[in-house]
Amino acid sequence: TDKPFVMPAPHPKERRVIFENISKEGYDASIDTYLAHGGYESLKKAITMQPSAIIDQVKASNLRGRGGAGFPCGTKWSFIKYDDGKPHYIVVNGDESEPGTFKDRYILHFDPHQLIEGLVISAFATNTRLCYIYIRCEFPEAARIVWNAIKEARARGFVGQNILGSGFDCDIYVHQGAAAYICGEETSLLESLEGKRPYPRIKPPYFPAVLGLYMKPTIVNNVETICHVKHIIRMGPEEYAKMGTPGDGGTRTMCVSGDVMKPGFYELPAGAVTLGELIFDICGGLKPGRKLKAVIPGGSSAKVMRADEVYKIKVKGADGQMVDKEVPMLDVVMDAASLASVGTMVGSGGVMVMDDSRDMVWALNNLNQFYAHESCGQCTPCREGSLWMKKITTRMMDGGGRAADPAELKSVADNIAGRTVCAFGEACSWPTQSFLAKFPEEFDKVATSGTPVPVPH
Ligand code: L3W
Repeated sequence: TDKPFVMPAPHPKERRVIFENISKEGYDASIDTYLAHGGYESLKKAITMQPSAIIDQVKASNLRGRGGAGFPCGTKWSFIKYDDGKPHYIVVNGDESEPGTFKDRYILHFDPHQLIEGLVISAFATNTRLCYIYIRCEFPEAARIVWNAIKEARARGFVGQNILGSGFDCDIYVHQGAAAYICGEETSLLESLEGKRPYPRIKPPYFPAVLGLYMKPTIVNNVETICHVKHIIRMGPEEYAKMGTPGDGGTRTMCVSGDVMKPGFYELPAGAVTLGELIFDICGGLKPGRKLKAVIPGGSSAKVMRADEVYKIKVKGADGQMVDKEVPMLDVVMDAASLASVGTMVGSGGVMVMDDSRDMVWALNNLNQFYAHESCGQCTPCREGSLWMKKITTRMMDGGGRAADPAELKSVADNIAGRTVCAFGEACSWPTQSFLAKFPEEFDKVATSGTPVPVPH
């Protein structure tokens, strides 16, 4: 992080809002730089507005959560009753750990004041006096930078007592995690903040917006989600919403990794590109001589897509009605509704691209290792099942496959999903279920070949 970070020039299809300033030469994390780039102007505007009008604007912007589930942000905020006489909390989820997702760390490192400004506006709108930014322990430098930024913002009257003379008080603390993926699950994160073992809570009834931190109404939002708030206030909700699709406003940051020439993160209007445009126009295509095999479009928990398969999407017909159309995988649009309609999700924006050099058993085993290691252990199906799935794919990788392995894997995965307290159960079983469904021939071959799968270097 001490090395200067230079973002490549934007592709014509990109629209940088969150990463606009970070892209500029000489931009750094200091408050003076932030102020010189129009920083805290949205807060000055917001603090003169009615809090309910801010929530209305966030609703009208069609901003969806950028952490994975894509819940409408304004709706989540409206669960908080402004004058209920209880303390409210906002917790920023900076536990970015989803394999394939690497956007929030750049915001934390290089534009912490953008997050702080969005957070204070969010706090003002929801009558929240205390906010936490939960940062994964593997980002110690980010925690230091954000703490320093809070100190700077407090010294200039943007955080703390009587913010900008408005009478509104709001403090922000940074809390560092202890290296557990499960702490990105919102209720587990709250348990961790309370100093307990981070076992997820059952929801409902414990939706954080009703019973969250210390059993008080709490908003949990991803880092990028909170950053968007200041731009909604700056641009106005209509202009912001217009950048995206009717159900998915604004821009989305896509983190592209794997077998493309130009991996990295790209900020694009939601729904502006197809998967094909993202991979071939923006990311420079595949490595020479290679063919596309598969894509995981939204972080490792999203279901894998097969490149030579046809997907059914909804398009506007000649009479204006929505009709089904079959398209190749590369024509599927990168927005929440389109990816959901083909049975996967945009999730946290982690697009993992695999070419024909990738063995699917190897790829799944890689994910299974991760999930088996990260299961918190609270629910038996997940704790035991994730371990069994890892053991089976590892044995297959080592040449010890058995003909019954694919069916066994499917049975274990089917017995986890839907039987756990939190979404980790689905997250760890969807890869196995979708890899088996999309590439059955590869699993059958490895299960019966008796030879090890070579590990790529
Ligand atoms: C009040 C109701 N609140 C829903 C709230 C809820 C939460 C949000 C979404 O995330 C995703 C998964 C992976 N009253 C409410 C309500 N809410 N109904 O809306 O809730 P939900 O339950 O749909 O999903 P979730 O459990 O919060 C699951 C992703 O998270 N994931 C990994 C993410 C990793 C990162 C990262 O590294 N940056 O984000 C793992 O599962 O995509 O879809 O706030 O309280 N009636």
